[in-house]
Formats: sequence, structure tokens, C-alpha cells
Amino acid sequence: MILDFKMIQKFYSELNFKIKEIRSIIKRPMTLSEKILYIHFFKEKIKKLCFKKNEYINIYPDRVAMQDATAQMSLLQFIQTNSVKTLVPTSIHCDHLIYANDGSSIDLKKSIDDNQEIYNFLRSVSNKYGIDFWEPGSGIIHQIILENYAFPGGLMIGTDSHTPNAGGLGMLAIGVGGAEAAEVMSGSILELKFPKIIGVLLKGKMSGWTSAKDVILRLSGMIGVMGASNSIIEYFGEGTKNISCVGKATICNMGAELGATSSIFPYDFHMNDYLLNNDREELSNLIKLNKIENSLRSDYEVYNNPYNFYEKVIEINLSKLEPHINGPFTPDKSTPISKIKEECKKNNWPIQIEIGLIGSCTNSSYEDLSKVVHIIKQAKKKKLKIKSKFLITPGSRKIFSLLKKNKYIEIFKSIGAKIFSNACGPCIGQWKRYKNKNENFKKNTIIHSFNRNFSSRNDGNPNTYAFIASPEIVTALSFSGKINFDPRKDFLKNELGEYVKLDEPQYINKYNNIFEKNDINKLGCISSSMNKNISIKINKNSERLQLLQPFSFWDGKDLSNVRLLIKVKGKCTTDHISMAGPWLKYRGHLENISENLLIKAVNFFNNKTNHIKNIITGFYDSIPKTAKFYKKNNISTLIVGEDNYGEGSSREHAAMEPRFLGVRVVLVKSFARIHETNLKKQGILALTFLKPNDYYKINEEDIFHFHMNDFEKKFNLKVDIIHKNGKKEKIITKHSYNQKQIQWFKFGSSLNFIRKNQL
Ligand code: MIC
Ligand code: SF4
Repeated sequence: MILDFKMIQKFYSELNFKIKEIRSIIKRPMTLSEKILYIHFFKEKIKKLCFKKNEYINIYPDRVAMQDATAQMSLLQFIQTNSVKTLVPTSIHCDHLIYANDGSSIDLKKSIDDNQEIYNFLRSVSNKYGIDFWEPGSGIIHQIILENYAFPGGLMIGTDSHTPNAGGLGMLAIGVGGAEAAEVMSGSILELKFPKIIGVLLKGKMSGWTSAKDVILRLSGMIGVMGASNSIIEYFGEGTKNISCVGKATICNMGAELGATSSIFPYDFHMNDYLLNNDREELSNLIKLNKIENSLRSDYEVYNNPYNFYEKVIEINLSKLEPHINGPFTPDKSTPISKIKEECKKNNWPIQIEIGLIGSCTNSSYEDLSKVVHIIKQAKKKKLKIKSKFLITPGSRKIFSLLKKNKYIEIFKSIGAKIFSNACGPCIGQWKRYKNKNENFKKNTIIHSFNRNFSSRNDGNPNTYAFIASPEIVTALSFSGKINFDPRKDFLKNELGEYVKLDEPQYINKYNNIFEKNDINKLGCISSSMNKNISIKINKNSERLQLLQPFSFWDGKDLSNVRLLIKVKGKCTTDHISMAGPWLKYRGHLENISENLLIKAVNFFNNKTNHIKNIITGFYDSIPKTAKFYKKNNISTLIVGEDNYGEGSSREHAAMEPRFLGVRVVLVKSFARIHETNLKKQGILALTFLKPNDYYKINEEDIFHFHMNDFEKKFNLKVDIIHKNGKKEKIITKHSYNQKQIQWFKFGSSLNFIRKNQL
């Protein structure tokens, strides 16, 4: 069964014609990303198609996807737009709130009980406004999107930073904040800074222990967590034809870790195979019928002369690519497996792997799990025992059913693996690894196939060294129990005392891999049907849901007498600003979740977390408490940070919480894209230092004055700093607000602005 069939049918039938028309205007060959962006801009005046890099463009997405943790706040904002229905097809996926403790059935039941209020809210909002609702246990948002909704050439936004996963099926998919999604659902356009397009030329063919994950682990090492900021990564070259559709999705998924706006692969036979295996033959037929294959790739001139068309071209030779192990603490610390022994010694990483984990949206496909099975089967034959604990979270109910049908679940269980629900699980910290709160958080190593390994993310233990690798490598290393094991060369001692070597993993059982017919209801979806009469009730005493109150307008004056809340030292991801794990339960309650504001960020002045000086009282206290004190006393505050501030998630709570607690300005060396937009949307002044070293001029007890008279005319803003000794210093800061975004700031938030315009 094909979802959105009519919409896609129309889209494909017009595609070639529209591309021809666009080409006649811009008069040059186009990359795939440009084609998709222009096509979705098409509704507007076509004559205005000559975009410059960094210029804002307005586009119309085909779909919106939301997961339960971000959907709550997004829907609370959507309700404020007074819309009658969603004007763009939308789906909600219950995947983030599910525990990963005792195994799938117990965890799922308990999660459904504990989150009933939230699920009821999401279900009834879906029903009222015509949204597809995917129930708890149906799977992880990005797997479900790939299986059911993604289509080559389409454009989607999602309230999750790994939305670009759909690029594995040739869709341009972009992670956004909840306010942006709410606006698009209510019929507004999506405003996007025209991205740079980076070309990644893949040559050769992978073999042995190398897999798709290693392409992105390697690329992370090459360009780092900021390497693709405001860029789309477009893969091309012969090598792309040697990577399956789900492998491509893995690569696109983790582009988020490089700051990419999106990542995409050109249409090929692997995508076609994936559509056929997923009961979406009609879609594959539509592509053939309309002869649009070439419109779903860059023009051949681009492939022949990539250096002329891409911002830059990065080459990766798949034939020479080794398996990689990234981490600890950041996804871009990349070590080829041949160097892992040396790196372990050099850095004194704990060698013993306590736990190996397979899953997350980036690597939980049937193909991934089949390769794991292949390794387990041969290890058993070779009389090897697994040395680390082994935990598995399949990506979707569809995948789970096929694993079960092919008796793979039994194989996992035969080595003592624990199978969690089809959900995010340990990837988002829903894993109670330490049953006892007072347990010693000792230094230890885990390895997983996820995409993020920020400190404390999975198990709350800052001393856990989390490494990322492909599912195959995670499995092999779990059999060895050591992080410095190279399955390509090293031998393992088996139960008989013999030394054996693991064979290279294979994707087996090709002919049993066809998923059963798509019955989306059986897969866990209540498909959209509208019932306008449903009233959305939120209990006033609820701890978990709270209707939003509009933020206050800007009075048009300078921001004066602003105090420093915290000067953050080093990495500050959205996990530092608004932690996940235990806090996920407050994602629909702004006041309660604000109690976690920046509690993981390091204070520059004392190197401690959640310990800052209250300048008025002179005492040290937690960040939320101090912020509340300032708010109560009408003192505006400022957060200062370093590079790539707000890296990681799309969660807008990281912008709403400071706004709620009286922060007026966030001033940093540089921002991560989604977070910067989220701050602007929520009416916070997002500024960067003109000279990054001015960061060091900021002292704990300074008072700040922001000169706002040039805000609408210039991109530079003057700031006076009055130091404790009375000395004044001036610095220049920059902003990137366009005229519309200035209105958001004036009105106190983008939603206030929209509401005002609706009146
Ligand atoms: C994540 O991987 O950090 C999340 C949880 O999926 C987030 C969304 C969120 O904060 O809820 C993301 O990647 O955007
Ligand atoms: Fe879920 Fe983890 Fe993927 Fe985020 S990265 S969507 S938490 S599985």
C-alpha cells in the first residue's frame, strides 16, 4: 500500500516539465539538491530563482514528521495558531519515551502506562487535526519514514535532527524545530538559508568488515562536527551504486553529526529494490512510467565536472576504507581500526567493553541486524562465547516481524542478548543501566551502533566512554570483549582453547527478506482522519503538559543592565542545555522542563556543572534556581558560549527554557543551525562575537548593554561591557536576522508574529 499516492503521482507527472522550465531560467546544469529545492519553491514566482548562498529561500515541504518528545511542544504551538487542520501531511511517532530496561514486552507496557497522558494527548491532537499517529512499539521515526513515506525527489521536514535519514531514498529531508513544523503545518512556508552543496565522491567498492557506517564515521573524522554547517552533503560517483538503500540512509542520518542541513543520494537500483521489498511497487512503477530517473539525480554535467558545481568535493575511496571506531564523547573523533590499539594506549581508554549495543535510527535495519546474526552464527560454530553484555533495539515492527519469521530473534537470545522495544531506547537515555542511583559511576567502555556519544547521553554516567561503530564491528568487538580488537587480523581463544578468527560478515538470506504486505494499521499506525469536534483537554495540574503563554514583546529599547547567567566552557550540545533521559517526561511542560536548564554545561569560572554565582546575592547556586531569581527580580540575563553552541538535537526546549527563565541574549563564537533558528523563533537575541577571542573578555560579574538602534539596518551590534572595577569595554557582535526574523524578535516569538498577522 502506498501512502500519499495521489500526491506523489501528481508530483512525478509534472517533475520533468518543471525541471526543464527551471533549467531554462537558471541556464545551467543543476545538482540534485538544487533540483529538489527549486521544485519545492516552484509555487512562487519562478522568475526569482537565482539564489545566492546564504540567502533565505521559501520552500513548501511535502511532509512533516514528528517524534513524541518534540511533537508535544510543537503541537502546543500548533494549537496556538488556531488552525482547523494540518495543511501538510503529517505523522507522529511514539518512539522516544519508551524504556529500555527489562526487555520489550515489559518495557512497552510500563511505558504506555507511565506515558498515558502524553500518548492520549498526541492521539487526540492527531485525530482532531488529521495526523497519522504511530503508536508506541511501531518503531523509530526515521525507519518508519523510510519504510512508508519517503519518496525520491520529495522534500520533508521533521522535528528531529536525524530527519535527513530519508536521503537514503533520495528524499531531501531537513531537521527543524517544533515551532517551524507548527508553522508549516498551519500553511506557512519554510524559510531556509540557501545551503552550500558539498559533493562527496565515492569511488570503489567496500569489502570485508567495512560497511556504510564507516563512510560517515570517516567523513566525520575528516570534516568534524561543524564541517557541513549550512550545507547539504550530496553523494555521487560509482561508489554510491555499491551501497544499499538502508546503508545510504545510515550515511545520511549521521550527516546531522556534521551539522549538515541534509544529506542525499541520487536515485538508483538499490532504492528501487528497497521500494519493491517494502511493498511500494507502485511508486517504483511511477518513476519508470514518468521516465523521471534523470530528474532524481544531478545533471550529467555536474557529475562530469563536479568541482565546477559543488562548494567543495571530498573523495572517499571505498575500496581502501577501513572499519572505523569513533569516540569517545564526540562522534567526530575517528580512529581507523588499524590504529585503535595505539590510540587506546595513547589515550588510556578503558579496554574492556562492558556492553555492546545495536540499534538506533541510524543502524537498526533488517540488513544491519542480519549481518549481526551472521556473525553470531559463525561465532557459535567456532565455539566462541560473547564477552560483553549485548543489547538490541530493532528499528520497527516491520523489521522485528521479519527477524522473528526468520528465527533471528532466537539466535539473538541464544547468546543472552536482551531485545528492547522497537524504539530509541538507550540511544536517548531511556536505559536504566544503573539500577541503584548511588552506584559508583566508574570509568568504563561501551560500544554502540548509534549516532551520538555525547557524555552521559546513554546511561547518565559521565565516566562512560561510548564508542560508535557499525553493527558488525560492535558485534565482533563484543565477542572479544575488547575495544582494541581488530577482527580482520586478530584471533580469539574459544571454549576449547583454540585460536579462531571470525569470517567477514555477510548479508545473508536475501530471498527471505521481503517484508510482508504493508498493512499500516497492523504496523502500528492510526491513519489520519479528522474529527474537528474533539476537544483537547489539558489538566491544569498536569506535571507533563502545560498550555503555553505567549512570550512578551520587545519594547524597542536597548537591552540594558543585562547580567551573565553563565559563560559556558567548551562543548555545549542541546544535551547540555536541556538534558534528555529522565527529563524527557517534561517535554510538554515548559515550566517543569526548565528545571534542567544548562545543568550539564561547564561554568568557565570554576569548571563545575550547575554551579554559578548569583551576582546579586553573591552566593553560588544551580543554574535554574539562579535564573529564576533573576527572572523574579526582572533582571535580564545573557548566556555566553563557544563554538557550535546548540549542536545535536532539534529540541526547541533548549531555546524555550532560557526564554522562559528570562534570558534575553545568547552570545557565542558560533551556533549550530537548528538551534540558532530555534532561538530566533522563541524571541531570544542570538548573537556571535565578531572577534571570537572577545569571549575571553567576559567576566563573571560584568554588566552588559546591547545597542539595538542598528538592529534592523546592520548585521553588527555594539555591546558595552561594564566590568566589576567600573572599567568599560566595547565589543562588536554579529547577528543574522533577516527582516522577517526581526519581526519575530519584536513580537517576542515567531508564533506571536503569526498570530498577530492572523487577526
Ligand atoms: C536525539 O537524538 O538527540 C533526539 C532525541 O532524537 C533529538 C530530538 C529531541 O531532542 O527530542 C534530535 O536528534 O533532534
Ligand atoms: Fe531516536 Fe536516537 Fe535516532 Fe534520536 S538518534 S531519533 S534518540 S534513535
